[in-house]
Amino acid sequence: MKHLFSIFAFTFCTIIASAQHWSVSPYDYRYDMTLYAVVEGFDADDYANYEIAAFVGDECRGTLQYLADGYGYMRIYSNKVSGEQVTFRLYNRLTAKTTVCTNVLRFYRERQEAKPSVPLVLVPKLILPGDTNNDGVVSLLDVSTLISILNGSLPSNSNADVNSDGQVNMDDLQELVDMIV
Ligand SMILES: [Ca+2]
Ligand SMILES: [Ca+2]
Repeated sequence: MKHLFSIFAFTFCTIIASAQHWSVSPYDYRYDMTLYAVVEGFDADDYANYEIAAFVGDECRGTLQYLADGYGYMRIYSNKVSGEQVTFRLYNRLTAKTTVCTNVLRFYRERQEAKPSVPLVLVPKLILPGDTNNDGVVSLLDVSTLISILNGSLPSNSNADVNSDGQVNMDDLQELVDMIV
């Protein structure tokens, strides 16, 4: 039975490993830097369920390799010597949801950012349904932002799904208005 379980666990891990949500091709870039990072509030189980990656805009520029001691190591790639703005995202393999982190890093060729003993702490942005303008509070300002999202003049974000049904539509506007008044 134990043997059977091992085979199952191995197969499961192989399937997970082969289904990378984000990837980067190092050969497309001339420069790189390294980063040691932890995710705030994460333990080993969380790391197993999440992919963590660096982005410039919407382009993946590096993925975190978890190093079992509670932190991970990442190479971040760029074709510019310095200056590109790097952000971070978490992908939950179980729910297929993406969370953006609050951290912003400037790329600099060959720099080693943080170190194993003092890694950079990545802070996941908390989801606050209704806070469509991402200022940390739900207020009247969010109504006008949500109207702009609904008419297409602003991009949507995770807080715009006010009633958490997976869609952003007029029901969310109604829900938001009900929350405020
Ligand atoms: Ca707000
Ligand atoms: Ca909704």
